[in-house]
Amino acid sequence: MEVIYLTQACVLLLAITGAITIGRSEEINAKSGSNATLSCPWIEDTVKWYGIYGHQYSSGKSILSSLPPSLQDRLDIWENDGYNLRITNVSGYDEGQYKCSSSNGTKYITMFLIVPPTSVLFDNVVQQYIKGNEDQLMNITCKSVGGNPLPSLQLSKNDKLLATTDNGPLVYTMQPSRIDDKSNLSCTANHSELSIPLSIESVLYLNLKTETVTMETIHTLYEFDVLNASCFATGGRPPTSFEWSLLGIYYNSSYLDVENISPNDTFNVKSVLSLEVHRSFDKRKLTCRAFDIIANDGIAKSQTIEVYYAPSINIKYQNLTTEDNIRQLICQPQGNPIIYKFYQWEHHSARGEKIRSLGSGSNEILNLPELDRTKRYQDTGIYKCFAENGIVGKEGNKTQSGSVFFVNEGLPQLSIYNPSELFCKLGGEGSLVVKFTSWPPPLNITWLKYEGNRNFNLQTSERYTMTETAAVIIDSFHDKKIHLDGYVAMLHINEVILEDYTNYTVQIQNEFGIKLFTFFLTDISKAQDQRMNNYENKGLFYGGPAVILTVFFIAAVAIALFIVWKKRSDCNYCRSSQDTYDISDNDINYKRQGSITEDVAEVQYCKYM
Ligand SMILES: *[C@@H]1O[C@H](CO)[C@@H](O)[C@H](O)[C@H]1NC(C)=O
Ligand SMILES: *[C@@H]1O[C@H](CO)[C@@H](O)[C@H](O)[C@H]1NC(C)=O
Ligand SMILES: *[C@@H]1O[C@H](CO)[C@@H](O)[C@H](O)[C@H]1NC(C)=O
Ligand SMILES: *[C@@H]1O[C@H](CO)[C@@H](O)[C@H](O)[C@H]1NC(C)=O
Ligand SMILES: *[C@@H]1O[C@H](CO)[C@@H](O)[C@H](O)[C@H]1NC(C)=O
Ligand SMILES: *[C@@H]1O[C@H](CO)[C@@H](O)[C@H](O)[C@H]1NC(C)=O
Ligand SMILES: *[C@@H]1O[C@H](CO)[C@@H](O)[C@H](O)[C@H]1NC(C)=O
Ligand SMILES: *[C@@H]1O[C@H](CO)[C@@H](O)[C@H](O)[C@H]1NC(C)=O
Ligand SMILES: *[C@@H]1O[C@H](CO)[C@@H](O)[C@H](O)[C@H]1NC(C)=O
Ligand SMILES: *[C@@H]1O[C@H](CO)[C@@H](O)[C@H](O)[C@H]1NC(C)=O
Ligand SMILES: *[C@@H]1O[C@H](CO)[C@@H](O)[C@H](O)[C@H]1NC(C)=O
Ligand SMILES: CC(=O)N[C@H]1CO[C@H](CO)[C@@H](O)[C@@H]1O
Repeated sequence: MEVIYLTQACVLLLAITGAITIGRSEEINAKSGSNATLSCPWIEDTVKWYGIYGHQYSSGKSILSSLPPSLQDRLDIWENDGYNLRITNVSGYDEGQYKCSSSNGTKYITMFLIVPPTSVLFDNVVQQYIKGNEDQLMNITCKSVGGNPLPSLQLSKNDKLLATTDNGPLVYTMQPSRIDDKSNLSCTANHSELSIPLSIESVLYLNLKTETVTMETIHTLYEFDVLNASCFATGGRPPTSFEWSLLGIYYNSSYLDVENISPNDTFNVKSVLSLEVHRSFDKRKLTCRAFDIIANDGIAKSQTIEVYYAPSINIKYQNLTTEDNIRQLICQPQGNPIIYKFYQWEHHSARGEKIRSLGSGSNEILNLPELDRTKRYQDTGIYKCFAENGIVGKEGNKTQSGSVFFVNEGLPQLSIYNPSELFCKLGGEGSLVVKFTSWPPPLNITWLKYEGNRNFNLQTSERYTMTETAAVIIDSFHDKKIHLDGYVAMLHINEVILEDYTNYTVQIQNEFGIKLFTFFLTDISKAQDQRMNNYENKGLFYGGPAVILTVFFIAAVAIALFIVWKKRSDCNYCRSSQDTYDISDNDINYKRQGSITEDVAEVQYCKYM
């Protein structure tokens, strides 16, 4: 501050007085209690000394008597190549700026007391340590407090001199290596006023890099095992951290074991990642990254994992039409190892009933057996392939399966259980019901009535109502009675008159063509007669060892019939001789959204009554 001020004053002076006056300035140091001489180059009576706070001290050769005696007594003008100001027994009070001015010019002198520094210290000391990072440049700064002139400083590491400076703070740039860790650092300040130099000590304490990282070998795993991967890092300080990654997902260690190694106070860290193994891990890289505050990218170690898993099974196939000749399904298991054993295929109904076993079981290909084209619709259903690769799946089974719904498209197909003869009470209500399947779904259903030697189209009227609805129906595929997602078409006659006892034909059309089905409607009283005749014809006492069994069986059937009859007669509809069989199937109560079960269909048409 004072120096700046001085310079400005000089410039100002020069500007005002031009070339006539000369501006000068000087600094002197004086020891406390010593005599100081401030020189002024001019010998003339106009010379005046100004001292602390700008007070005038002298005029010509005389000290002003107005000054306090304690000061006045210590001052005199000593003529020696100029009117010099002498101050005896210098003290802190005398420190500051002096000015001698004459007609020839003005000279400024600043006097400082020579004092020793009060202390010496290191910058950035944290709990007596100077902290640095291994292999990274750092500055060690040593400073003195006070001291004029500035003391000389010297920096040593383990008593070996590193750097010195004559004045001002000492900044030493170093790149410490691991061996510099915990070095003793000392900084000494020496000054003429000090009999014993001042000294400070500190210890260099480094963050240390991780030295080695190793990953334990991971052996082949089985799906759903718990993988315990471990990584081990040595020599870091503070303890090394870990981050794991697999399939782009990052994990922290599940478990971390930190061991502090004395005496060099470094850390060995073991990181364990526990993870349930999934098949998606197979052939993927598991990476552990050890990182510390020095090496932010860290050290990465990777291993490719091998996972054994039971296959998941896809089936490659196409829905076919009756006309297609290559009728093949291919089983495609995906597991590890990729050696598979195949089993026979199974054909099921969409409702889960097994229809048949198929294929040789020796390979992945199923060629559907040769079948008359008109019967190929029976190949529709769920196909299951079974395979294994020796690995047990999650549910504890080696054998895995995959299934697809295969459709053989073609004409609509009527259930073989459709009765072709129906019985209805004269004057009552009646419903003609036909059950069928159709892949693709039916487009149009038309009812024809045979009357007056010709068939004519029935239109919805007061007497006739026609409905169709999706339903679970019963049919027989490959001689197995099964449930199917099909349709129920119904012709409801409001009041049966004599002319209604005739033949009806239903025409079901889909993309592939039309299927016809003809019913014969007859009076219900004839049905009852027929039933009675049936029992009589078979004979109750047929003879032989099966007689008793037969008796029981017939009794049971009769009771069942009676119950059914009782139930059915509540609902006055047209019935067939097959109704009894149908009802026993109906205790399986299938339901599915979007379609109704046969049960429901029957209940519905009962509701019409
Ligand atoms: C300072 O000056 C005085 C008087 O001139 C003298 O007596 C004294 O010895 C001097 N002191 C020193 C340290 O020179
Ligand atoms: C010098 O000054 C100090 C006070 O600043 C005083 O105590 C001391 O006695 C003086 N010494 C002499 C030799 O006058
Ligand atoms: C060390 O000090 C120098 C000069 O003061 C500076 O340029 C440098 O950036 C410092 N280095 C560190 C690591 O602080
Ligand atoms: C550092 O100083 C301490 C005590 O002052 C001493 O015990 C230690 O041996 C010194 N270390 C080195 C490396 O000189
Ligand atoms: C301190 O400095 C003085 C001179 O100012 C010198 O004589 C002395 O040897 C130095 N002491 C040390 C320990 O360097
Ligand atoms: C992993 O550790 C868990 C718990 O310690 C243990 O149950 C499991 O068997 C281990 N997994 C493997 C593959 O060793
Ligand atoms: C730390 O100590 C261990 C054994 O205690 C030693 O193997 C290692 O080299 C030491 N590291 C340093 C930097 O001294
Ligand atoms: C075959 O048809 C069924 C029923 O329409 C369908 O669910 C299945 O996806 C079809 N399969 C193929 C391979 O098109
Ligand atoms: C295991 O596979 C067999 C043969 O495919 C099968 O019968 C059995 O139900 C399966 N067990 C389980 C628990 O899935
Ligand atoms: C269904 O068939 C009848 C008679 O053949 C016809 O009038 C009607 O337009 C057809 N409806 C559709 C949707 O094809
Ligand atoms: C009804 O059809 C059956 C068989 O198709 C036939 O025998 C019978 O004569 C037909 N009845 C009438 C009234 O056309
Ligand atoms: C020391 C010095 O230069 N003194 C001169 C100061 O100026 C006067 C005239 O004003 C001269 O006579 C001095 O010699």
